[in-house]
Amino acid sequence: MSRKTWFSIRMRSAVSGVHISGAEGIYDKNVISNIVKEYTQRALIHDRGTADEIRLTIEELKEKPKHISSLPLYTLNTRNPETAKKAALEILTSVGITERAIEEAFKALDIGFTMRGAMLMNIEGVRLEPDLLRGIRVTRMGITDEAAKDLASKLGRLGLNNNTVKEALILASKVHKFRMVLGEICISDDPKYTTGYVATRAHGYIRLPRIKKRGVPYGGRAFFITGGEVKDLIKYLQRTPVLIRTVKPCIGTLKLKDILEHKASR
Ligand code: WAQ
Ligand code: MG
Repeated sequence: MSRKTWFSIRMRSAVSGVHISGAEGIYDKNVISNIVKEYTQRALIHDRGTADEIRLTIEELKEKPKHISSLPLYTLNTRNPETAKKAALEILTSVGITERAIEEAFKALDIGFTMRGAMLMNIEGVRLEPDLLRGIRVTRMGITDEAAKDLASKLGRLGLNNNTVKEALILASKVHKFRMVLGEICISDDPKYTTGYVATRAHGYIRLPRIKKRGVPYGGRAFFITGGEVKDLIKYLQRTPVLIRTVKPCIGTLKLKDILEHKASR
């Protein structure tokens, strides 16, 4: 059997130097030109404007992608930023992250400056990423065709089959595979996209509607981490290719109590 070669394809687009959209995946050589077309079109028709600069990176992976499963997905019926924040606090403190760290993360997510990557915070809220303005960018993740179909159908039943949810779930599934990561909070930087999420290995990917008010043009991500080599974690997040091959259940609206009582078995 010949060894398959995989390619990482990444796109970033901007208008007048300001980032507007991005996309990435891990693909078979045969589909590169289709994906390039798809990503280019996405950049050109983005609702935040038509890109005047599109950067594409197409790179053969020297390392065989690691196969993983996605985190199970749930949605809470949070009604406003306050209840969303309270849910995030309860979920994240239940895996050992301190309230102080979570408060620090929310504060940093609310100062009105959007980092390109994620913050790394220890469970006490101390920032550990080497570049505090840029953060850590997670890259080199994707999903197999078969799993993508399964995910599209599972999300479709919930009316959630869109790139925003799919890409966030794929990213979080890669991140939480690494044992040092205990939890994550994410708020979109899209002013019209008000649903965020928290994730832990134990609970899964939990969507938090209305975590921010409409019109807020900034957002961000924080990964809460525990003991281990930060260098190894950063290398994994940035460089290790990971492909989702199995899709865990995607469930409609649940109550916080159900999430806290029934931790996902992974
Ligand atoms: N690696 C690390 N951090 C990133 C990355 C990345 N690859 N991409 C974005 N970020 C950071 C950056 O600070 C962004 O401002 C912030 O995360 C949010 O990114 O299920 O769209 O791409 O409905 O705006 C959540 C979906 C959507 C919830 C999240 O994030 C749902 C989203 P965005
Ligand atoms: Mg965005």
